[in-house]
Amino acid sequence: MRRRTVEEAVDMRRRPLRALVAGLLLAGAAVAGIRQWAAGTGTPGGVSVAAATVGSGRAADVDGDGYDDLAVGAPGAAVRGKDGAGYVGLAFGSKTGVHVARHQVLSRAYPGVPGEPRAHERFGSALALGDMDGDGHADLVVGASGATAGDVRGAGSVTVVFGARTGLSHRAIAFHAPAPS
Ligand SMILES: [Ca+2]
Ligand SMILES: [Ca+2]
Repeated sequence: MRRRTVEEAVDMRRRPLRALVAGLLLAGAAVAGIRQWAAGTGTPGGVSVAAATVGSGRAADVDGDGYDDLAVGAPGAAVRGKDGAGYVGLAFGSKTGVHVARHQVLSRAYPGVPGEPRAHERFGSALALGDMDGDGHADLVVGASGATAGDVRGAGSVTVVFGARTGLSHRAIAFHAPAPS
């Protein structure tokens, strides 16, 4: 697959952004019509992706502008010095494709998201987009496979960050799977 030089200005000195761009490159292989970017190294710890599926309407339109948006997880990335804390990049769609220059970065450090970045939590290890509250804005569901629940390490957690006209809002909930009876 041919790579094109990125038109938008990208500050390659910032490691988190570079990881996001690398993830978007991988996503580009899976999502028809997405523009491609030149990028550097891969993302340690793999990458996860959430985007619209065929026939889903605008189920991935977080900001409600009529264009689906693309979420890319970097669960192995360090956040605030915590190795493997993980984060998610949300790049917004437009009539010419997904633009990396317009994006939001979501982690446990994001305002409104419960908790704080923790080592090896792997925030972003699984992703989904869908309108959970029916307000017309897609919401982002983020799995963290390494999260601790009480004294159970690696129990995992799910965080839902609700969409709004400005993109990801500061309204979020987080929970663990119910304990088996
Ligand atoms: Ca959108
Ligand atoms: Ca919603």
